[in-house]
Amino acid sequence: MGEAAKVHPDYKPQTAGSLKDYLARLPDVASRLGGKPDGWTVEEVGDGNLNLVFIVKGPSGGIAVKQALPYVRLVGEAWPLPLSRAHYEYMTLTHHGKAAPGLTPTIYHYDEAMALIVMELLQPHIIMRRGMIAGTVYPLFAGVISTYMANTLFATSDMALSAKDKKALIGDFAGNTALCKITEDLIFTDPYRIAELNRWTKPWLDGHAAAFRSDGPLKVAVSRLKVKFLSSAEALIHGDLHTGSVMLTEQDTRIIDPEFAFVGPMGFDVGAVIANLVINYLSQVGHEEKPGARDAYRDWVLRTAEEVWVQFRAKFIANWEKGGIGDAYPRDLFAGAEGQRTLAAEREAYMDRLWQDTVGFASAKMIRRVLGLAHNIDLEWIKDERLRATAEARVLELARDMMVNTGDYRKITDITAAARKANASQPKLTG
Ligand code: SR1
Ligand code: MG
Repeated sequence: MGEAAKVHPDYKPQTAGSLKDYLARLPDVASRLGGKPDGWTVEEVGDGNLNLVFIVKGPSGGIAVKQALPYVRLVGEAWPLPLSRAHYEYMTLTHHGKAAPGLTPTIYHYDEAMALIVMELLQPHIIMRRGMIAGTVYPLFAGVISTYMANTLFATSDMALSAKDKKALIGDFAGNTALCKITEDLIFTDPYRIAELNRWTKPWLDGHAAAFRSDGPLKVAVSRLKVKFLSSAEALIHGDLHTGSVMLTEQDTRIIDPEFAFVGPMGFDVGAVIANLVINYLSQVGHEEKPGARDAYRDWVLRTAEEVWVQFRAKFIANWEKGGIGDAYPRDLFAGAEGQRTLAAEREAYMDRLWQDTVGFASAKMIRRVLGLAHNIDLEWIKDERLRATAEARVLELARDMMVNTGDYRKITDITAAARKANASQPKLTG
């Protein structure tokens, strides 16, 4: 299980005590905290699946410190994982920070040997997933995430880069194989076979899990998506763009945690955002105080999903019109008024193809959160297991249709309308 971690001789996982000594040796960071190390507080707050995360505060300010462990935190030392993921995260924050200024955390220090990144403390930001479970509206989210995706994906695509620079970018990220393998297994393979790490709400979803394992058209469809994930080097994608990778307040939104980044299919990022909004929508039944109490919130969630796609599409095309200087679609092939019209039509066709990828990848992201290893707290925090299974079965049934009948979902409103229908459905549970 997993690639063995190459550990630098200087590497050691930090503790609250050792981290103070470490940070004290970094003059810029120490002055940001202010005072003396014995006046600093350190708290380990990591609740993700992979890493250590510390919040350090001093009299003058605070910082966040993220350190990779040589194994998967969620599973333990039995699943080794390379520390190099910190390197890919750091590089991606650098690229994406340039393409989408102000939308990623500022980096203060990176230590390759320690696999450790010191960055801006985002406070009073919270993880978006938690805010959505509490029913908080984020009016600026659709605008920001669509800008982030349109800018980062466009800037690292063949429409913006020369073939030489694009190939160099592919090479720079080609080593992030262990993190890609997690995605290849946990998203595109395990939910469709018997796998040790799979889990689901039992016994209620036993029938759904068994049906998915013997569903030929579904397994073909997910395998086609896997081929795309393995072979489409379209842009530097975040690679894990769910609502747990977004920290925000009502005014400020930041995208964190791009350790799964590589040059892959753009629809994987866009699909991740749409999938996680739809999952949250379908989970609201388990978070409202009485039936219908969250109806207005449900509407906001689906409106947001619609806005995300509509704005992303428009912003990506605008970036292309302005900055289409890459080696794809050479300008002299589309000179003159007729050429411009042809190119404008092709941009629309490109986005239509990207939309179809988005639908497919969104469905894969939905299924993995119900039948695979790593679930979402949107669903996990529903205490009543039968109710949780009902919400999860709705996610599965909607996602199966999106994956097998992708062509029927021609616009984002086809997904949101199907989500509303799914929310009113009564799936047949086991037991
Ligand atoms: C073993 S890692 C499981 C999941 O956690 C991350 O957030 C990714 O989504 C990954 O698939
Ligand atoms: Mg993460």
